[in-house]
Amino acid sequence: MTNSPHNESQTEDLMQSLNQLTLADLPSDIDIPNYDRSKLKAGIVHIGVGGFHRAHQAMYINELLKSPGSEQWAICGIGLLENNRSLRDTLVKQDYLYSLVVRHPNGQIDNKVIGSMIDFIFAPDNKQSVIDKLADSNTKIVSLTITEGGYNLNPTTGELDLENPGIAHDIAHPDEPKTAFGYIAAALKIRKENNNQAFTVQSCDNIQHNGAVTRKMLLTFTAQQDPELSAWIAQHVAFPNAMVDRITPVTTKVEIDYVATTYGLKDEWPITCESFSQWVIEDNFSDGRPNWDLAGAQFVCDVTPFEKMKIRLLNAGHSVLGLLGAIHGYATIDETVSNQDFAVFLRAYMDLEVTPLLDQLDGIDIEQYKDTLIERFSNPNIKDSLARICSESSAKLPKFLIATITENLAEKRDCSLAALVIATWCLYSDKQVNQAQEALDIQDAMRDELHRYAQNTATDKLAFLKLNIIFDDLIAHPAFSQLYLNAINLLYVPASNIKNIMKNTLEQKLHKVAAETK
Ligand code: CS2
Repeated sequence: MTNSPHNESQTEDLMQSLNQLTLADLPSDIDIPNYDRSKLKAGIVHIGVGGFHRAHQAMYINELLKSPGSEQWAICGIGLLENNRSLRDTLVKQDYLYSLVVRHPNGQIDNKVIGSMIDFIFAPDNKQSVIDKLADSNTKIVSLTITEGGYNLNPTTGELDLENPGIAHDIAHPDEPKTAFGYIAAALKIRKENNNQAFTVQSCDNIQHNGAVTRKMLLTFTAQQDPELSAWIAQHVAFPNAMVDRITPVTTKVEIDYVATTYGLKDEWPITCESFSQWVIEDNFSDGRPNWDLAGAQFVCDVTPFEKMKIRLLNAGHSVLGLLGAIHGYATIDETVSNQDFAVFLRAYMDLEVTPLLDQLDGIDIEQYKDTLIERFSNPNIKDSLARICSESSAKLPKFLIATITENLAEKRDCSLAALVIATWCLYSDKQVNQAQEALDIQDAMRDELHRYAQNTATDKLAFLKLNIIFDDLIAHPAFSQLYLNAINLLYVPASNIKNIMKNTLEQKLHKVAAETK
């Protein structure tokens, strides 16, 4: 989330702000930082301080700081984007404190204030101070939540998109970076020149092998800028892979009002999240790490099966509900999944098109994991908007859903449910309205391009699949293009009904499966 949810009412205007001094005024049942924040050092510099970071990594550090021994692992946030300005202003005003409202499915609420962030640098005003901060030897870890799109990975080639304007700019202007890779490279260059230890680069985004992908992108980037630096990074920088998980909806006025009433203080940017949280991390760091396991994270040698399970079930599950639910006219995930037709379709997608591709995991029961996902999606106290879920689908779907289609096709397995979701994405991008003809809130860097391709469906039913930066050569798979065509034929009938189409598609799939297993 980058745009401020702030919208002051008169009552809030008269209220005192949440900050270090007013912490003491909070009701006693609110969990506040009980540690001396003036003794903390920012061993972690985090790029991309969205809601997810504040509900997840910053929360884990906050829990660790409650016991002595982790004082060097506080966080300095970095905002790279112009629209992080209001976030910076809010955090500075609040001494980097913010409230975290943890909402359980049964209605229980844990009210917290998180104190693990102790500084924030807004890059557009202070490029050099960002580079200096990253280069400072107290910085041991540079962590990232820059969204799936922030890696500039061309999904069809798996390579860094060197034509991306930000990347091209940073390769040509190493001292004037704009992107996360540009800043990291500039700081690592200083470390190399000063013979200093390298920091760890830790991705916290929903990308399979997020550490390996970050490494590959950064090495390709620096190879263009400075091959010697690239070789040094390859040798000295650790890029742990990790699976991160906590559903964190966009902050709305409802949460600001809730905090004002419950805390009695004004927090301009509280965060709400579900009670579930998971972080599985490969124990591979260049210069030390916090004992995150003491706060509930898990260190493993190989995170691959965990991340595949999470991205292909949870994130893809979100996209399935998001696109189908948006066309139906729903606004949130809990609303969508509480309708049985959507819940049944989602479960069938998970069982029949994803589970066969997943590895067995010691200690994890995949059936139970899926049950828990449906419960988490159904949490009536988490109003996770479909607009958030469907945002940047062009960067998400190749990793969340299209990878599953490709693997199923390679194994000659049916993927008619996924084909319906892709066809629904075409309708969504083409018409940009739901079944009731109400405008959809579409936030996607490729929105116009998606629209252009989808619009040609009227004359060429497979037109959307020709957007090969997203779909690669999916169109060349006759089995897939036939399923997609069937779905388009159903969806593009005037006054078509998504629920009926889902039901028919699922029924036919179940017949097929039954016939195959006879
Ligand atoms: C969501 C994720 O953005 C999305 O599409 O699926 O943000 C999801 O809520 C988180 O990964 C949960 O850990």
